[in-house]
Amino acid sequence: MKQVIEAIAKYNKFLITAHVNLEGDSLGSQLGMKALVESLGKTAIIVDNDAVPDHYKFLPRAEEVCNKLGDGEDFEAAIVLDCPTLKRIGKVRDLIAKGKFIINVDHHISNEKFGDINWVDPNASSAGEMVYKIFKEMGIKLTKETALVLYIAILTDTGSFNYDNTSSVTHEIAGELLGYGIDPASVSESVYERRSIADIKFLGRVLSTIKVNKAADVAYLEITRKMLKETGADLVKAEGFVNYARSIDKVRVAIIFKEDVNDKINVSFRSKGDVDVNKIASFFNGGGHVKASGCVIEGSIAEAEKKVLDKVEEVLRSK
Ligand SMILES: [Mn+2]
Repeated sequence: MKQVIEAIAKYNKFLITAHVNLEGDSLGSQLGMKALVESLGKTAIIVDNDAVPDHYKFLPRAEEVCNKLGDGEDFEAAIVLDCPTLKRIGKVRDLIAKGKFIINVDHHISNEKFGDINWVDPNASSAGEMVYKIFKEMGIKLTKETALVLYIAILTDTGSFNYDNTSSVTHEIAGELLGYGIDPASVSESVYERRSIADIKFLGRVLSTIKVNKAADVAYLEITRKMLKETGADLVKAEGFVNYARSIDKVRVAIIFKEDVNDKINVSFRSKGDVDVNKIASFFNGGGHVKASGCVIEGSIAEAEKKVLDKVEEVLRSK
């Protein structure tokens, strides 16, 4: 963290980015970092591969998230948040590839330490928590808006303080953030309770694909292009669906297979108990956290299911 603070002091113009498929932590940590840099009288531009999903557009200053640099806009250093590999920032990689200084701030255990400076803390609940720690260390006062985006980063990445990345420190920080005048009930409503009827029907459709293995300790769901077309939904709406598979009694590994364009299948894993799904995803060149990870597999959804389930069985039965 000390090196990160020194680098922030050294440079004046920053590009801030995070992983593809923006969600609560990637957005909250970026908006928080932008506020931090600006409070020092410096400039920061957020450039991401993807647009802000509709359900996160209520975040204060979400409209400042860009998908490219404006004419004549430049920067000296890039701050990459919540991102285990440079590949995961998508096309933004082209912008920072030209010898720019890279500051890597992340909490994924699979982080490849791709930066010139790497602050990787797998014990942090979220990248948002890490950004908050920088504010505190530097003695910078937060605004209510910044407290809100950092609270949402922590709230969403801990599954509303349910996952085991939740520690007493997480609760202390969340408590301090509430002290800025955040109302947890209204935040929860904004984040979790503004689904459309179509979203719920899409969820129903996805849940109806549920299958379990013979031992009933692996449950999996799938989303095909056909389902997306027929329901008019997009993959962003499927954030968190895999948790329904994990919520089944005795299930130790839950998986969702999502058919993407170009014959690629996005696979997300969640585990319960002591199963390390970061290891399973890493086997397929992916990664993430011990209990939440992902990878991409080329081929049909049936092929991906076969490959992944075989590997999961091997891991579970070897214990
Ligand atoms: Mn995160």
